[in-house]
Amino acid sequence: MKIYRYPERKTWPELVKRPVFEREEISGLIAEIFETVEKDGDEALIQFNKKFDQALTPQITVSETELDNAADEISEDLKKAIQQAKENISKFHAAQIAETEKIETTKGVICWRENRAVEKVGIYIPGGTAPLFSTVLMLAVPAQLAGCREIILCTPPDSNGNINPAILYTAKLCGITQVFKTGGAQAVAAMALGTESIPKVYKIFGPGNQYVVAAKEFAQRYGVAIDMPAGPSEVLVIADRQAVPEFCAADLLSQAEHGSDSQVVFITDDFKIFTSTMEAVEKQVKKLPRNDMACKALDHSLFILTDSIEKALDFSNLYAPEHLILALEDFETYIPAIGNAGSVFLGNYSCESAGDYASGTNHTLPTNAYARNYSGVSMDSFVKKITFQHLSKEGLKKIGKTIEIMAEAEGLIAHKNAVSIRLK
Ligand code: HSO
Ligand code: ZN
Repeated sequence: MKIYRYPERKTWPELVKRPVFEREEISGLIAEIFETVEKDGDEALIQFNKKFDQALTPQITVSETELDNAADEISEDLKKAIQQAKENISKFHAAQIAETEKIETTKGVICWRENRAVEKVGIYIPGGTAPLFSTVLMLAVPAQLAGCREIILCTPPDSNGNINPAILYTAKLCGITQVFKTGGAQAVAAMALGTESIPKVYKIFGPGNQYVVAAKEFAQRYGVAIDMPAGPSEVLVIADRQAVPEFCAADLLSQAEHGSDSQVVFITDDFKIFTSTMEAVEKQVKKLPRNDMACKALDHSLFILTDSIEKALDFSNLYAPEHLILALEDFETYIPAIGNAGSVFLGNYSCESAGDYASGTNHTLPTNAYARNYSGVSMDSFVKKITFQHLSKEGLKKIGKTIEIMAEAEGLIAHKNAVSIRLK
């Protein structure tokens, strides 16, 4: 833990800095992987599975039987939990679909916007120690609601060539029938370029390690969009004297256990809460199965004592955390002061895990200070907005002169003519 008592404002820019990853180092490797996938298609993915995941996967495509059998491999309790989470995520996202409103800007000039789904989307789900089937819900549910025509999912196989059944079960529950056994940068390359089995998509979503992040950046060279730039996940907790140290510690650790590079920040204006939260963290971390990872994340975590909650919020706005928890008595008063954050959790009972799994909000959020200029995934991420307009003759007459004058001033006479020819 890095402890700071009343750090001066001039030191803040240094404190909010995240670790910098040298993308240059791996960019050569990413380019090579894209080249190989472009050249050898499925065969490249089969070879990469052998090389990186020690997996034999003669078939990249997950069969219908594999998808169907997944349901037998997970408990009824887990199925019910996934169902409740799915319902809440569906409710929250469906409510984001706004009615189209036609605006008459001048009499006879009507403008509006309509949503059209991104036709083909690719979801990447990491494998490894934590099979994030919750992320399948967070991405597949809004994709379905938005009406994306083709939704595919790539995830790495285990060394037996299998995929975690909870991932398969959730995918099927969300109507995804095209699931592929491929992970890492090669999975991103396959979705960006297409192979014999994997269709090329228009937008790629989902978290991943440094290779996946770099591959998503690289994929944009091929005209593919991505959900957002990414970095290790983060939580910033602001607590006052009524906060519960054990709750704060649990929240900090729930983020720390994601990975050794997770970013964890605690700020309070109360000395007692400051010390007892640190003690609670030390105590709770010992009992965690992912203790190793959490401890590494804690090594670079920040514990800040400040003299006011206002200052804590100023710091948070500069930091722009992915998750912000306000363990404050009068949290409502502080809502207007929040400028930069991915998702905010209010009061002592709004733990970050609620948003990670089941409250309904999306857990795919901007990290690495991108909350200054990006939103988390929402229905908007799965649609484009097309503008429409209809001008009556009357309408064109009303704004015609304005267009002609402006076009002429820009020296674009054909533009001017397009109006004059209609009005003469
Ligand atoms: N907290 C993660 C999402 C997640 N947590 C998935 C558990 N499962 C996003 O930063
Ligand atoms: Zn989480």
